[in-house]
Amino acid sequence: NEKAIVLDDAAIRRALTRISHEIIEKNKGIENVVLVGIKTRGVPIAQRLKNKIQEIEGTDVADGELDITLYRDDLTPEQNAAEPQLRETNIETDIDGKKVILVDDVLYTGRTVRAAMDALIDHGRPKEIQLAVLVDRGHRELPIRADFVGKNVPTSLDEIITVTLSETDDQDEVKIYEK
Ligand code: 3GP
Ligand code: 5GP
Ligand code: MG
Repeated sequence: NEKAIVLDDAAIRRALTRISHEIIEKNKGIENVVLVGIKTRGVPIAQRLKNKIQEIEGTDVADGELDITLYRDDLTPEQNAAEPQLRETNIETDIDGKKVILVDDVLYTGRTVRAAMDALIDHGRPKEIQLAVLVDRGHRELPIRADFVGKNVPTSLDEIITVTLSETDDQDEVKIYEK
């Protein structure tokens, strides 16, 4: 039951361009920064940020990915007792002393990001962890916030945000649905 388009392709592109500039500004350049995408759709978003930042700064940006899953195929709120767990890590770069920027499509309860931070800290000792998300839909259950947000979308608990990206789907679009 579709309600509205939150971001179209141009809006997604502009949001990611802005976030790229914000990342460079906050970190006074891009040295010692590693972009880590959270699967599935955090990965292409991290890749787009990496390409944009390289275009702006003219230097290479390190990246990696984390696979965190809930080990459930049902995404209803009643099922939220399941805690997100790490499935796979692919970070070639040594993250010791690095500023790691976690990238995800949607930030909701914060539990996925918490699991991602645990995984990073198991993997090394980052100097700092920052968080970039395309959409913050609210309803945090942990004291976690994003440093970089494409769009804040206040939602009710029975709404769903869908994120489609050209890399994984047919087009770039963020929509809001009523369950
Ligand atoms: P993603 O892998 O691209 O991030 O969480 C698995 C997928 O289910 C996510 O895709 C996400 O887009 C989609 N999804 C939609 N609504 C929800 C939700 O309320 N919770 C979770 N965990 N995922 C959701
Ligand atoms: P959290 O752990 O913060 O509750 O949820 C974050 C993860 O779950 C994100 O990686 C995201 O893919 C997924 N997620 C949670 N809510 C939504 C939603 O409404 N829409 C989409 N597309 N993904 C969601
Ligand atoms: Mg995601």
